[in-house]
Amino acid sequence: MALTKNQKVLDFVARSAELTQPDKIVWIDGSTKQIKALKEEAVKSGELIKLNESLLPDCYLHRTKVNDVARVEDRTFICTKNKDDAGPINYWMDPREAYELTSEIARGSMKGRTMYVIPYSMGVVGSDFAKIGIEVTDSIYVVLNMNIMTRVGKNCLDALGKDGDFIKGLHAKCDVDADKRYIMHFPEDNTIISVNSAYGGNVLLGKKCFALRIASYLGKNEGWMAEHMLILGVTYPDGEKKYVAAAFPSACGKTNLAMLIPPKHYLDKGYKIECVGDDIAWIRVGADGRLWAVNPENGFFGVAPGTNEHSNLNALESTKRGTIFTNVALNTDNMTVWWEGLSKELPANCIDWTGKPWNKDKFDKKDKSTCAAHPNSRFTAPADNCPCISPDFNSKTGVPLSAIIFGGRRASTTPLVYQSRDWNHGVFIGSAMSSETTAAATGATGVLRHDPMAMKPFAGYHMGDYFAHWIEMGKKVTNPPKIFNVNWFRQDKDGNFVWPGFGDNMRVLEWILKRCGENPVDAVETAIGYVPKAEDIDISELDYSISDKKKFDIESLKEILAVDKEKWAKEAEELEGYYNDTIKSRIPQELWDCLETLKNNCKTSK
Ligand code: OXD
Ligand code: MN
Repeated sequence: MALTKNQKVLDFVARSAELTQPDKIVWIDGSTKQIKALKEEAVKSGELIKLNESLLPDCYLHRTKVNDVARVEDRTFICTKNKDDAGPINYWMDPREAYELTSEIARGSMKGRTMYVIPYSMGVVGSDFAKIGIEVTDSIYVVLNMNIMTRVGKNCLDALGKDGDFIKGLHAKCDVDADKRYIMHFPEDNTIISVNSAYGGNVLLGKKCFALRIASYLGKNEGWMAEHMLILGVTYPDGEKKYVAAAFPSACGKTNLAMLIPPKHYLDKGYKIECVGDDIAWIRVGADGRLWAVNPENGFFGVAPGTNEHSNLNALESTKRGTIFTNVALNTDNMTVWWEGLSKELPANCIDWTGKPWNKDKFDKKDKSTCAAHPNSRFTAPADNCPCISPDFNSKTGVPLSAIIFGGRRASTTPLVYQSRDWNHGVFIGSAMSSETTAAATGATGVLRHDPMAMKPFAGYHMGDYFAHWIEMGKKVTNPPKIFNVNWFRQDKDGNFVWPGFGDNMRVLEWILKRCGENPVDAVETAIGYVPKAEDIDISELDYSISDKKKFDIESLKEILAVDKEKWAKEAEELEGYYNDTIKSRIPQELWDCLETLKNNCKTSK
């Protein structure tokens, strides 16, 4: 039975049903009873595998088709009437053509299936930040994941009232045919259509599709921002709290930073990190002239491989109940899950992510095809499982940002941390971000590519306009957060990571926040911005070996703080090429000015 009298919702559901012809329509009310019944049904059909109830209560394993394991950037389209509005780095399709194409594909595809109607909210229902979406889907997996990742239920429909607007999302699994897979966004119609996939990033429409692509477009028009950023809070020994948002490309450590456990001597002094979000931030200007941020999600869709009690204990703990694992390995000895990096010992009896027995003797960590879990295997875990979830997680106003951090995977050139000279220069630094590709999207991994503000795959409009929107936002904030860039991934000449990363990133966070206070710690002005004096980064009690031959010391720190002007001159030249040849137009003058300054700075002796 329909759960609303909102005619727009009823029309959308009726139109979707007329197109896809489901046998049955089920409205998701978000009740425990309904969710439990759906889990049982999915276990019965084999869509989910129930895991060990005493070790992993209420946890399940799901396997996708082998052709459907990551976001598909080349099949993800922004369908604006005017091609230029989607911009040069988005795939574009004429909206009429896109509606026709996907309608043809989805037509009748739910015959013999059930269509679920999921009312959900991104953000705390009833808060100024919140926006409501309705996703119709023929996948129980999607219902159950959306139920973790967003706030689902009848209260979302109640919040819409009789004629409130919402983001329309149609997901049809169809035959999961990779050649007919399309993830279409119609920002001008508040609509998303996804066909022939069942992988999270393509089908949990509240996440990348709505909370980033559609929301970034809404944000541009309404004067706010939707960003690919984690949000964390640092509590000081005296109880003071400061908040930071950080943008890193997919699978570059946002979840790890968001849930960081500080080194012991920080904990002993009383420092604490709390996680507000690990992937998406919606940011508005507050009445106090600061930027305030919320995490619109309600769970974590985290990358499993590499997650262990040392790298991210909080994430691991978050997966201990009520979690859906996707494409990890099944340890058949005790019906738990395993992935590369979870433990040093390899489990004796495992089914790999494709459903075949895994031969641990053939495992070679450099050869992905021998892995038990897919490199982009995931956990979908409720946020309130997280031991360090922030008490502000459900705040209706969000949290005030002291700093914004950009970062990527860069083996060389980019120092461990540096600060922009001002807001516009910070926007320039974000626009210049590049990073090595990861398994989160299909295609080659480890390839250096431009990924401005970590939003290359997620900005729902022209990247030049997106930069201009950042510059405009800077004019609205009287007390803007300071902007920084970090790089945890600097390598020595033998390819070893020089910086320990993980919990030790606290040492860099501390410096960043010391630069944000009333009496900022001193810094060295360089061609690219402000770099720490090595002695101002706390490396006490740091026991890290870069290699068998070398332990980390102050000299190692100096090495990764160094700014090589020759390399930066090349970087600037390359960036100029990217601006001119790839983005081509609509780049605000402020960024050209920053580029000019960088080029000049690299020529001078400072
Ligand atoms: C994600 C991604 O899943 O960025 O968060 O791919
Ligand atoms: Mn992400």
